[in-house]
Amino acid sequence: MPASIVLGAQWGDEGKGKLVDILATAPNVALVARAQGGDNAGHTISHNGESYHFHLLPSGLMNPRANNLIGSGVVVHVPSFFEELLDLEKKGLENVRERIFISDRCHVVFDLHMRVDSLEERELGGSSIGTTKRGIGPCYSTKAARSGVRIGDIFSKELFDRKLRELARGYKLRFGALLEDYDVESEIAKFDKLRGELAPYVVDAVPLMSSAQQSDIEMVIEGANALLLDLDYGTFPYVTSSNTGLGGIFTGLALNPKSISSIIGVVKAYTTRVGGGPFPTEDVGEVGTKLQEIGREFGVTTGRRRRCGWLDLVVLKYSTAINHYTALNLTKLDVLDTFETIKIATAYIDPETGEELQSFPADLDLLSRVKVVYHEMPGWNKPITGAKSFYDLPRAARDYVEFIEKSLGVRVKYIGTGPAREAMITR
Ligand code: 2SA
Ligand code: GDP
Ligand code: MG
Repeated sequence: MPASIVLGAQWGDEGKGKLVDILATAPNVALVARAQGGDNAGHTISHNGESYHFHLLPSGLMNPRANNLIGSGVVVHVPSFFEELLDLEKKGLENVRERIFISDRCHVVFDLHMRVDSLEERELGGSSIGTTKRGIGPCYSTKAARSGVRIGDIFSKELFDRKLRELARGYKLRFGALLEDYDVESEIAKFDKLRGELAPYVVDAVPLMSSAQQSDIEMVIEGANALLLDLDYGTFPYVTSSNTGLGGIFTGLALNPKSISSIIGVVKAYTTRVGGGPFPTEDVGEVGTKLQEIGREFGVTTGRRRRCGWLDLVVLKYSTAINHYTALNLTKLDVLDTFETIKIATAYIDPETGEELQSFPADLDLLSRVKVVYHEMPGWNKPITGAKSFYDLPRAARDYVEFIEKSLGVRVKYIGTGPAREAMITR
Protein backbone atom coordinates (compact mmCIF):
# COMPACT_ATOMS: atom_id res chain seq x y z
CA MET A 1 0.00 0.00 0.00
CA PRO A 2 1.69 3.22 -1.06
CA ALA A 3 1.59 5.91 1.63
CA SER A 4 1.80 9.68 1.08
CA ILE A 5 2.93 11.59 4.14
CA VAL A 6 1.86 15.23 4.55
CA LEU A 7 3.97 17.27 6.98
CA GLY A 8 3.97 20.91 8.07
CA ALA A 9 7.31 22.46 7.12
CA GLN A 10 7.19 25.69 9.18
CA TRP A 11 5.37 26.59 12.42
CA GLY A 12 2.00 25.14 11.44
CA ASP A 13 -1.15 26.23 9.64
CA GLU A 14 0.46 25.88 6.24
CA GLY A 15 -2.71 24.30 4.82
CA LYS A 16 -2.05 20.60 5.49
CA GLY A 17 -5.76 19.83 5.83
CA LYS A 18 -6.53 21.09 2.33
CA LEU A 19 -3.81 18.94 0.74
CA VAL A 20 -4.85 15.86 2.74
CA ASP A 21 -8.41 16.38 1.55
CA ILE A 22 -7.28 16.65 -2.08
CA LEU A 23 -5.03 13.58 -1.86
CA ALA A 24 -7.70 11.61 -0.01
CA THR A 25 -10.25 12.12 -2.78
CA ALA A 26 -8.09 10.08 -5.19
CA PRO A 27 -10.06 6.93 -6.08
CA ASN A 28 -7.58 4.45 -4.60
CA VAL A 29 -7.20 6.08 -1.19
CA ALA A 30 -8.90 3.97 1.45
CA LEU A 31 -7.21 5.06 4.68
CA VAL A 32 -6.24 8.42 6.18
CA ALA A 33 -4.32 8.33 9.45
CA ARG A 34 -3.04 10.71 12.10
CA ALA A 35 0.11 9.73 14.01
CA GLN A 36 0.67 12.42 16.64
CA GLY A 37 -0.70 15.52 18.36
CA GLY A 38 -4.26 15.83 19.57
CA ASP A 39 -7.09 18.33 19.32
CA ASN A 40 -4.58 21.19 19.42
CA ALA A 41 -4.45 20.85 15.63
CA GLY A 42 -6.73 22.94 13.49
CA HIS A 43 -7.08 21.87 9.87
CA THR A 44 -9.58 23.83 7.80
CA ILE A 45 -11.08 22.60 4.56
CA SER A 46 -13.21 24.86 2.38
CA HIS A 47 -15.55 23.05 0.06
CA ASN A 48 -18.69 24.20 -1.76
CA GLY A 49 -18.82 27.38 0.31
CA GLU A 50 -18.68 25.51 3.63
CA SER A 51 -15.71 25.42 6.05
CA TYR A 52 -14.94 22.18 7.88
CA HIS A 53 -12.64 22.31 10.92
CA PHE A 54 -10.73 19.21 11.97
CA HIS A 55 -8.89 19.13 15.29
CA LEU A 56 -8.48 15.55 16.49
CA LEU A 57 -10.13 13.74 13.61
CA PRO A 58 -8.32 13.07 10.33
CA SER A 59 -9.35 15.25 7.38
CA GLY A 60 -9.98 12.07 5.36
CA LEU A 61 -13.50 12.06 6.84
CA MET A 62 -14.32 14.51 4.04
CA ASN A 63 -14.10 11.64 1.56
CA PRO A 64 -17.14 9.35 2.04
CA ARG A 65 -15.10 6.32 0.93
CA ALA A 66 -12.06 6.68 3.20
CA ASN A 67 -11.55 5.02 6.56
CA ASN A 68 -9.74 7.10 9.15
CA LEU A 69 -7.40 6.07 11.92
CA ILE A 70 -6.31 7.95 15.02
CA GLY A 71 -2.93 6.25 15.46
CA SER A 72 -1.23 5.19 18.68
CA GLY A 73 0.92 8.34 18.97
CA VAL A 74 -2.11 10.65 19.14
CA VAL A 75 -3.47 11.88 22.47
CA VAL A 76 -7.26 11.80 22.70
CA HIS A 77 -9.68 13.96 24.67
CA VAL A 78 -12.72 11.68 24.47
CA PRO A 79 -15.49 14.32 24.89
CA SER A 80 -13.87 16.40 22.11
CA PHE A 81 -13.82 13.33 19.86
CA PHE A 82 -17.61 13.07 20.12
CA GLU A 83 -18.17 16.82 19.82
CA GLU A 84 -16.14 16.94 16.64
CA LEU A 85 -17.97 13.96 15.13
CA LEU A 86 -21.27 15.67 15.88
CA ASP A 87 -20.14 18.96 14.32
CA LEU A 88 -19.11 17.17 11.13
CA GLU A 89 -22.42 15.31 10.98
CA LYS A 90 -24.29 18.59 11.41
CA LYS A 91 -22.38 19.92 8.41
CA GLY A 92 -23.61 16.99 6.37
CA LEU A 93 -20.59 14.65 6.25
CA GLU A 94 -21.82 11.13 5.66
CA ASN A 95 -21.40 7.99 7.76
CA VAL A 96 -18.50 9.48 9.74
CA ARG A 97 -19.13 7.14 12.67
CA GLU A 98 -18.57 4.05 10.52
CA ARG A 99 -15.27 5.36 9.17
CA ILE A 100 -13.32 6.39 12.26
CA PHE A 101 -11.10 4.17 14.44
CA ILE A 102 -8.98 4.96 17.49
CA SER A 103 -5.93 2.94 18.52
CA ASP A 104 -6.29 1.40 21.98
CA ARG A 105 -2.69 2.53 22.65
CA CYS A 106 -3.50 6.27 22.41
CA HIS A 107 -3.11 8.15 25.67
CA VAL A 108 -6.18 9.82 27.14
CA VAL A 109 -6.22 13.60 27.62
CA PHE A 110 -8.26 14.33 30.72
CA ASP A 111 -9.96 17.59 31.66
CA LEU A 112 -7.39 17.38 34.44
CA HIS A 113 -4.55 17.67 31.89
CA MET A 114 -6.25 20.74 30.42
CA ARG A 115 -6.45 22.36 33.84
CA VAL A 116 -2.76 21.58 34.41
CA ASP A 117 -1.86 23.01 30.99
CA SER A 118 -3.37 26.36 32.03
CA LEU A 119 -1.69 26.25 35.46
CA GLU A 120 1.73 25.48 33.96
CA GLU A 121 1.33 28.32 31.48
CA ARG A 122 0.39 30.67 34.33
CA GLU A 123 3.52 29.67 36.25
CA LEU A 124 5.67 30.57 33.26
CA GLY A 125 4.26 34.11 33.27
CA GLY A 126 5.89 36.28 30.58
CA SER A 127 7.76 33.35 29.07
CA SER A 128 4.72 31.11 28.65
CA ILE A 129 4.70 28.79 25.62
CA GLY A 130 1.36 30.05 24.34
CA THR A 131 -0.15 26.57 24.23
CA THR A 132 -3.64 25.82 23.00
CA LYS A 133 -4.49 24.76 26.58
CA ARG A 134 -5.83 21.46 25.28
CA GLY A 135 -3.79 19.47 27.80
CA ILE A 136 -1.37 18.20 25.15
CA GLY A 137 1.89 18.85 27.06
CA PRO A 138 0.65 17.43 30.37
CA CYS A 139 -0.77 14.33 28.63
CA TYR A 140 2.47 13.54 26.78
CA SER A 141 4.32 14.24 30.09
CA THR A 142 2.29 11.62 31.96
CA LYS A 143 2.81 9.24 29.04
CA ALA A 144 6.61 9.69 29.30
CA ALA A 145 6.41 9.41 33.08
CA ARG A 146 4.47 6.15 32.62
CA SER A 147 1.62 7.34 34.80
CA GLY A 148 -0.71 8.11 31.88
CA VAL A 149 -3.90 6.26 31.02
CA ARG A 150 -4.45 4.66 27.63
CA ILE A 151 -7.67 4.41 25.64
CA GLY A 152 -7.68 0.63 26.19
CA ASP A 153 -7.60 1.18 29.98
CA ILE A 154 -10.98 2.91 29.85
CA PHE A 155 -12.60 -0.52 29.45
CA SER A 156 -11.22 -1.90 32.72
CA LYS A 157 -13.18 0.31 35.07
CA GLU A 158 -11.34 -0.61 38.25
CA LEU A 159 -7.90 -0.02 36.74
CA PHE A 160 -9.05 3.15 35.00
CA ASP A 161 -10.59 4.70 38.13
CA ARG A 162 -7.51 3.84 40.19
CA LYS A 163 -5.10 5.31 37.63
CA LEU A 164 -7.07 8.51 37.22
CA ARG A 165 -7.39 8.95 41.00
CA GLU A 166 -3.62 8.48 41.32
CA LEU A 167 -2.98 11.03 38.60
CA ALA A 168 -5.29 13.52 40.31
CA ARG A 169 -3.66 12.90 43.70
CA GLY A 170 -0.20 13.62 42.25
CA TYR A 171 -1.31 16.82 40.53
CA LYS A 172 -3.19 18.01 43.63
CA LEU A 173 0.00 17.62 45.66
CA ARG A 174 1.88 19.61 43.03
CA PHE A 175 -0.66 22.44 42.58
CA GLY A 176 -2.40 22.51 45.99
CA ALA A 177 -5.17 25.10 46.30
CA LEU A 178 -5.02 25.88 42.56
CA LEU A 179 -6.54 22.48 41.79
CA GLU A 180 -8.75 22.26 44.85
CA ASP A 181 -11.97 22.54 42.86
CA TYR A 182 -11.04 19.76 40.39
CA ASP A 183 -13.34 16.85 41.17
CA VAL A 184 -11.86 13.56 40.02
CA GLU A 185 -15.06 11.67 40.81
CA SER A 186 -17.04 13.76 38.34
CA GLU A 187 -14.43 13.05 35.63
CA ILE A 188 -14.72 9.33 36.47
CA ALA A 189 -18.51 9.61 36.20
CA LYS A 190 -18.13 11.23 32.77
CA PHE A 191 -16.20 8.19 31.57
CA ASP A 192 -18.84 5.85 33.03
CA LYS A 193 -21.20 7.43 30.51
CA LEU A 194 -18.70 7.53 27.64
CA ARG A 195 -17.32 3.99 28.02
CA GLY A 196 -20.07 2.20 26.08
CA GLU A 197 -20.32 4.93 23.47
CA LEU A 198 -16.56 4.81 22.81
CA ALA A 199 -16.17 1.04 22.53
CA PRO A 200 -17.16 0.60 18.85
CA TYR A 201 -14.40 2.96 17.69
CA VAL A 202 -11.48 1.38 19.53
CA VAL A 203 -9.18 -1.00 17.65
CA ASP A 204 -5.78 -2.62 17.82
CA ALA A 205 -4.15 -0.42 15.18
CA VAL A 206 -1.20 -2.73 14.52
CA PRO A 207 -3.10 -5.49 12.66
CA LEU A 208 -5.23 -2.78 11.02
CA MET A 209 -2.09 -1.14 9.60
CA SER A 210 -0.58 -4.51 8.67
CA SER A 211 -3.55 -5.62 6.64
CA ALA A 212 -3.93 -2.18 5.05
CA GLN A 213 -0.28 -2.27 4.00
CA GLN A 214 -0.59 -5.75 2.53
CA SER A 215 -3.33 -4.56 0.19
CA ASP A 216 -2.82 -2.32 -2.85
CA ILE A 217 -5.02 0.53 -1.64
CA GLU A 218 -3.39 3.88 -0.92
CA MET A 219 -2.98 5.65 2.35
CA VAL A 220 -2.51 9.32 3.33
CA ILE A 221 -0.84 10.24 6.59
CA GLU A 222 -1.80 13.60 8.01
CA GLY A 223 0.89 15.34 10.02
CA ALA A 224 -0.31 17.75 12.69
CA ASN A 225 1.47 20.94 13.82
CA ALA A 226 4.82 21.32 12.05
CA LEU A 227 8.57 20.71 12.09
CA LEU A 228 9.53 23.90 13.96
CA LEU A 229 7.13 22.79 16.72
CA ASP A 230 8.74 19.33 16.97
CA LEU A 231 9.71 18.36 20.51
CA ASP A 232 13.26 17.46 19.43
CA TYR A 233 13.95 19.63 16.39
CA GLY A 234 11.68 22.63 16.97
CA THR A 235 12.42 25.87 18.79
CA PHE A 236 12.42 24.14 22.20
CA PRO A 237 10.83 24.89 24.66
CA TYR A 238 8.44 26.83 22.40
CA VAL A 239 7.21 23.63 20.79
CA THR A 240 4.40 21.14 21.13
CA SER A 241 5.02 17.89 23.03
CA SER A 242 5.03 15.40 20.15
CA ASN A 243 7.36 14.63 17.27
CA THR A 244 5.76 16.53 14.45
CA GLY A 245 8.47 15.61 11.95
CA LEU A 246 8.96 12.43 9.95
CA GLY A 247 10.09 10.47 13.03
CA GLY A 248 6.73 10.92 14.74
CA ILE A 249 5.00 9.14 11.88
CA PHE A 250 6.89 5.92 12.65
CA THR A 251 6.38 6.00 16.40
CA GLY A 252 2.73 6.93 16.00
CA LEU A 253 1.74 4.42 13.32
CA ALA A 254 3.04 0.97 12.45
CA LEU A 255 4.15 2.20 9.03
CA ASN A 256 6.44 0.20 6.81
CA PRO A 257 9.05 2.71 5.58
CA LYS A 258 9.20 0.83 2.29
CA SER A 259 5.59 1.76 1.58
CA ILE A 260 6.29 5.51 1.53
CA SER A 261 5.56 6.90 -1.91
CA SER A 262 5.99 10.60 -1.08
CA ILE A 263 6.82 12.92 1.80
CA ILE A 264 5.13 16.20 1.02
CA GLY A 265 6.23 19.28 2.93
CA VAL A 266 3.51 21.90 3.13
CA VAL A 267 5.03 25.39 2.93
CA LYS A 268 3.05 28.60 3.28
CA ALA A 269 4.25 31.27 0.80
CA TYR A 270 5.13 33.43 3.83
CA THR A 271 5.61 32.47 7.49
CA THR A 272 3.23 32.44 10.44
CA ARG A 273 3.52 31.37 14.03
CA VAL A 274 0.95 31.23 16.82
CA GLY A 275 2.11 31.24 20.43
CA GLY A 276 5.42 32.35 21.92
CA GLY A 277 9.01 31.81 20.83
CA PRO A 278 11.53 33.28 18.39
CA PHE A 279 10.51 34.00 14.80
CA PRO A 280 13.35 35.66 12.87
CA THR A 281 11.32 36.98 9.92
CA GLU A 282 8.38 38.19 12.03
CA ASP A 283 7.15 41.58 10.84
CA VAL A 284 5.32 43.55 13.50
CA GLY A 285 4.67 46.46 11.12
CA GLU A 286 2.67 47.03 7.98
CA VAL A 287 3.78 43.90 6.10
CA GLY A 288 2.91 41.56 8.98
CA THR A 289 -0.49 43.18 9.43
CA LYS A 290 -1.24 42.96 5.71
CA LEU A 291 -0.28 39.26 5.59
CA GLN A 292 -2.37 38.59 8.69
CA GLU A 293 -5.42 40.34 7.27
CA ILE A 294 -5.31 39.06 3.69
CA GLY A 295 -4.32 35.56 4.81
CA ARG A 296 -7.00 35.61 7.56
CA GLU A 297 -4.41 34.32 9.97
CA PHE A 298 -6.37 33.35 13.06
CA GLY A 299 -5.93 30.13 15.07
CA VAL A 300 -8.53 27.51 14.11
CA THR A 301 -8.60 26.03 17.61
CA THR A 302 -8.12 29.10 19.81
CA GLY A 303 -9.01 32.04 17.53
CA ARG A 304 -5.68 33.72 18.33
CA ARG A 305 -4.10 36.11 15.81
CA ARG A 306 -1.15 34.49 14.12
CA ARG A 307 2.17 36.33 13.96
CA CYS A 308 3.29 36.88 10.35
CA GLY A 309 6.42 37.59 8.30
CA TRP A 310 8.24 36.76 5.05
CA LEU A 311 9.19 33.27 3.90
CA ASP A 312 12.32 31.94 5.57
CA LEU A 313 14.57 29.62 3.54
CA VAL A 314 16.90 29.02 6.50
CA VAL A 315 13.95 27.46 8.31
CA LEU A 316 12.93 25.50 5.20
CA LYS A 317 16.42 24.12 4.51
CA TYR A 318 16.58 22.91 8.11
CA SER A 319 13.08 21.44 7.83
CA THR A 320 14.02 19.66 4.58
CA ALA A 321 17.18 18.22 6.15
CA ILE A 322 15.06 16.55 8.85
CA ASN A 323 11.94 15.54 6.95
CA HIS A 324 13.52 14.63 3.58
CA TYR A 325 10.64 16.00 1.53
CA THR A 326 10.22 14.42 -1.88
CA ALA A 327 7.86 17.23 -2.98
CA LEU A 328 6.46 20.49 -1.67
CA ASN A 329 3.04 22.09 -1.60
CA LEU A 330 3.43 25.86 -1.65
CA THR A 331 0.19 27.26 -0.23
CA LYS A 332 -1.50 30.65 -0.04
CA LEU A 333 0.52 32.09 -2.90
CA ASP A 334 -2.55 34.24 -3.67
CA VAL A 335 -2.09 36.08 -0.36
CA LEU A 336 0.97 37.76 -1.93
CA ASP A 337 -1.03 39.01 -4.96
CA THR A 338 -0.99 42.68 -3.95
CA PHE A 339 2.58 43.07 -2.68
CA GLU A 340 4.79 45.32 -4.85
CA THR A 341 7.93 43.62 -3.55
CA ILE A 342 8.31 40.24 -1.91
CA LYS A 343 11.17 39.36 0.41
CA ILE A 344 12.63 35.94 1.20
CA ALA A 345 15.07 35.27 4.04
CA THR A 346 18.14 33.50 2.67
CA ALA A 347 20.66 33.63 5.53
CA TYR A 348 21.16 34.47 9.21
CA ILE A 349 24.14 36.53 10.39
CA ASP A 350 25.59 36.14 13.88
CA PRO A 351 25.34 39.69 15.33
CA GLU A 352 28.59 39.31 17.32
CA THR A 353 30.91 37.82 14.70
CA GLY A 354 29.22 39.13 11.56
CA GLU A 355 29.55 35.60 10.12
CA GLU A 356 26.78 33.75 8.33
CA LEU A 357 25.37 30.85 10.39
CA GLN A 358 25.87 27.49 8.74
CA SER A 359 22.49 26.14 9.86
CA PHE A 360 19.41 26.90 11.89
CA PRO A 361 20.72 27.32 15.46
CA ALA A 362 19.56 25.28 18.45
CA ASP A 363 20.45 28.23 20.71
CA LEU A 364 17.24 30.26 21.09
CA ASP A 365 19.05 33.27 22.43
CA LEU A 366 21.16 33.42 19.27
CA LEU A 367 18.10 32.70 17.11
CA SER A 368 16.26 35.65 18.61
CA ARG A 369 19.20 37.99 17.85
CA VAL A 370 20.25 36.90 14.33
CA LYS A 371 20.36 39.48 11.56
CA VAL A 372 18.28 38.21 8.65
CA VAL A 373 19.52 38.58 5.06
CA TYR A 374 16.72 39.01 2.52
CA HIS A 375 16.50 38.46 -1.20
CA GLU A 376 13.98 40.80 -2.84
CA MET A 377 11.79 39.88 -5.78
CA PRO A 378 9.15 41.89 -7.64
CA GLY A 379 5.52 41.06 -6.91
CA TRP A 380 3.02 40.17 -9.66
CA ASN A 381 0.22 42.55 -8.69
CA LYS A 382 -2.65 40.54 -10.09
CA PRO A 383 -5.03 37.91 -8.76
CA ILE A 384 -3.93 34.31 -9.38
CA THR A 385 -6.85 32.39 -7.89
CA GLY A 386 -8.31 31.16 -11.20
CA ALA A 387 -4.99 29.86 -12.56
CA LYS A 388 -5.30 26.25 -13.72
CA SER A 389 -1.70 25.51 -14.63
CA PHE A 390 1.76 26.71 -13.68
CA TYR A 391 1.99 28.64 -16.95
CA ASP A 392 -1.24 30.53 -16.17
CA LEU A 393 0.64 32.16 -13.30
CA PRO A 394 2.28 35.55 -13.92
CA ARG A 395 6.01 35.39 -14.65
CA ALA A 396 6.95 36.94 -11.28
CA ALA A 397 4.90 34.31 -9.41
CA ARG A 398 6.60 31.50 -11.35
CA ASP A 399 9.98 33.06 -10.55
CA TYR A 400 9.08 33.07 -6.87
CA VAL A 401 8.13 29.39 -6.96
CA GLU A 402 11.27 28.46 -8.90
CA PHE A 403 13.51 30.43 -6.55
CA ILE A 404 12.15 28.38 -3.62
CA GLU A 405 12.44 25.14 -5.54
CA LYS A 406 16.05 25.79 -6.55
CA SER A 407 17.10 26.93 -3.08
CA LEU A 408 15.69 23.80 -1.45
CA GLY A 409 16.39 21.30 -4.19
CA VAL A 410 12.84 19.93 -3.89
CA ARG A 411 10.11 20.15 -6.52
CA VAL A 412 7.10 22.34 -5.76
CA LYS A 413 4.51 19.90 -7.02
CA TYR A 414 1.38 21.61 -5.72
CA ILE A 415 0.62 25.36 -5.58
CA GLY A 416 -2.30 26.71 -3.56
CA THR A 417 -4.02 29.75 -5.07
CA GLY A 418 -7.07 30.02 -2.80
CA PRO A 419 -8.82 28.17 0.05
CA ALA A 420 -11.11 26.03 -2.14
CA ARG A 421 -10.32 22.46 -3.15
CA GLU A 422 -10.22 23.54 -6.82
CA ALA A 423 -7.69 26.31 -6.13
CA MET A 424 -4.67 24.05 -6.38
CA ILE A 425 -2.28 23.77 -9.31
CA THR A 426 -0.70 20.34 -9.67
CA ARG A 427 2.50 20.11 -11.74
P1 2SA B 1 0.31 22.82 22.54
O1 2SA B 1 -1.11 23.23 22.80
O2 2SA B 1 1.00 22.32 23.78
O3 2SA B 1 0.47 21.90 21.38
O4 2SA B 1 1.07 24.20 22.17
C1 2SA B 1 2.47 24.25 22.07
C2 2SA B 1 2.90 25.12 20.91
O5 2SA B 1 2.44 24.54 19.68
C3 2SA B 1 1.68 25.49 18.98
N1 2SA B 1 0.56 24.86 18.31
C4 2SA B 1 0.10 25.27 17.12
N2 2SA B 1 0.61 26.12 16.22
C5 2SA B 1 -0.13 26.34 15.10
N3 2SA B 1 -1.37 25.80 14.90
C6 2SA B 1 -1.89 24.93 15.79
N4 2SA B 1 -3.19 24.56 15.71
C7 2SA B 1 -4.24 25.62 15.81
C8 2SA B 1 -4.54 26.20 14.44
C9 2SA B 1 -3.74 26.67 16.81
C10 2SA B 1 -4.75 27.67 17.37
O6 2SA B 1 -4.62 25.42 13.50
O7 2SA B 1 -4.72 27.40 14.29
O8 2SA B 1 -5.94 27.62 17.14
O9 2SA B 1 -4.27 28.56 18.12
C11 2SA B 1 -1.13 24.58 16.93
N5 2SA B 1 -1.32 23.73 17.96
C12 2SA B 1 -0.27 23.90 18.80
C13 2SA B 1 1.14 26.43 20.07
O10 2SA B 1 0.72 27.67 19.53
C14 2SA B 1 2.33 26.54 20.98
O11 2SA B 1 3.26 27.44 20.42
P1 GDP C 1 -3.31 23.41 8.65
O1 GDP C 1 -3.34 23.43 10.14
O2 GDP C 1 -1.93 23.26 8.11
O3 GDP C 1 -4.28 22.45 8.03
O4 GDP C 1 -3.80 24.86 8.18
P2 GDP C 1 -5.01 25.72 8.80
O5 GDP C 1 -6.28 25.12 8.36
O6 GDP C 1 -4.80 25.97 10.24
O7 GDP C 1 -4.76 27.11 8.09
C1 GDP C 1 -4.71 27.24 6.70
C2 GDP C 1 -5.84 28.19 6.25
O8 GDP C 1 -5.55 28.65 4.95
C3 GDP C 1 -7.20 27.53 6.17
O9 GDP C 1 -8.16 28.48 6.51
C4 GDP C 1 -7.32 27.12 4.71
O10 GDP C 1 -8.67 27.10 4.24
C5 GDP C 1 -6.58 28.25 4.04
N1 GDP C 1 -5.87 27.88 2.80
C6 GDP C 1 -5.25 26.71 2.49
N2 GDP C 1 -4.63 26.81 1.29
C7 GDP C 1 -4.87 28.07 0.85
C8 GDP C 1 -4.45 28.81 -0.32
O11 GDP C 1 -3.75 28.32 -1.19
N3 GDP C 1 -4.87 30.11 -0.40
C9 GDP C 1 -5.65 30.71 0.56
N4 GDP C 1 -6.00 31.98 0.40
N5 GDP C 1 -6.04 30.04 1.66
C10 GDP C 1 -5.65 28.75 1.81
MG1 MG D 1 -3.85 24.68 11.71
